[in-house]
Amino acid sequence: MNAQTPQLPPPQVSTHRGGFGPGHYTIAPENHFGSRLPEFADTVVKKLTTPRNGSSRVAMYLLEIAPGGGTVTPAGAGFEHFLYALDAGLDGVLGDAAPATAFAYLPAGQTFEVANPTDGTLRLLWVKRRYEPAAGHPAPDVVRGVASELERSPGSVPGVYRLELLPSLHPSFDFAMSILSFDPGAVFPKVEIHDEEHVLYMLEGRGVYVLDQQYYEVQQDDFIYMAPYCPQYYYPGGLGTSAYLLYKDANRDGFEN
Ligand code: UGY
Ligand code: MN
Repeated sequence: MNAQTPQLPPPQVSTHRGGFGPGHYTIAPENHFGSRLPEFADTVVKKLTTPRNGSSRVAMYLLEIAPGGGTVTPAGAGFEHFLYALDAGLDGVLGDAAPATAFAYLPAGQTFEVANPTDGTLRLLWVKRRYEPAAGHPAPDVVRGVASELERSPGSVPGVYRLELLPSLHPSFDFAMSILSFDPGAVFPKVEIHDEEHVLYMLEGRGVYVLDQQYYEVQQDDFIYMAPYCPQYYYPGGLGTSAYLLYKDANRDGFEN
């Protein structure tokens, strides 16, 4: 090896092509198949999960909004929503010319509009679910923010950090949205098995996700669904930070009423 050609790991994972097992699945961009929804024009909808998968109480859509595209009528009536900009430049619900990582929580009953005034395709993540009220607690208010402007907190082990995007310790909220980030070499403290389901979108970097003893190489823009009680463990990999956006239902016990 000479000094000009350091041996670095390849910038992408080697085997990952999506997969499906009991209680989980992963979807890589090369698995995507575009759909459309009537509230949107010039927008390809990648339905990463919906209740059609059998256990999910939530949907996550990746919206790819072409120049001039967006909502043609207010979207999402009857549901609560979380929206997260993967790219900068959208007008509408996240503010005009919203920066990447801008997000909004909209309580049930609110709809939203979005438009792409730029000359490139812009991506928006949309989490949608039916709000589950809790007796004695009012429905949450709107929450807005820009994740890149917020301070992450150290997690339970060195090199693991957590940024909570919603005040989801409050019992009014029935879900949490967090960004978990990992220094190279950090480890998860344990294999988790828990009642809550997860929807996960890789924001940065790469690693290996262990789901019910199956190993999946994952990297930026991959998606994972984890059903309740799916055993889960993450090995961060690569030379840089890896991070994912994580949905988790919260403050409820799985009985709908
Ligand atoms: O909060 C969580 O359940 C989180 N630690 N799970 C995960 O990242 N798979
Ligand atoms: Mn978990």
